[in-house]
Amino acid sequence: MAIERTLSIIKPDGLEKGIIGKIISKFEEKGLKPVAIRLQHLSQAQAEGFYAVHKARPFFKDLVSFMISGPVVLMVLEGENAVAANREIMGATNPANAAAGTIRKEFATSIDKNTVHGSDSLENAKNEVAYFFRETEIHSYEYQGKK
Ligand code: DGI
Repeated sequence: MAIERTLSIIKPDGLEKGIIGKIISKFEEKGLKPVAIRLQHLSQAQAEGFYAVHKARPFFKDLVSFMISGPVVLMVLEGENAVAANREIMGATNPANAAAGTIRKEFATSIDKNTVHGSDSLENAKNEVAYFFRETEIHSYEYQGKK
């Protein structure tokens, strides 16, 4: 299996609920290794640029205002099939449809406040990682023992 990198964002509701650690634990437990982490309060332009693909959607304005309502945690996760693995750990976009044990099922309150973002393809992952991180901000380390 291929080692991939993907972008993960803990959205403002995740910080407000005090569950940054619980969310990162879920990734670490499944072998997704944080190789870059930064807390940031996105500007409107940054949020609009990041979600540009959704520009024409009716929920775009609300999505952008939610994403800039407080700081977020930006992370690069690395691991085997990281893009798909992260999506599985996150659960479905609408928490009502998310499987048991997923982040969105356990912590998210609605489709608007769904706690996490994760890149949905390897190509998008590359672009999204580069949108927020320089290569020099992404680091390497090995787990000691089994993970
Ligand atoms: O990759 P996802 O975050 O699972 O989902 P996405 O890329 O299709 O949409 C990005 C975000 O936009 C999603 O996390 C929440 C919001 N969104 C998507 N579809 C809807 C939506 N918000 C509302 N209110 N209604 C939607 O149908």
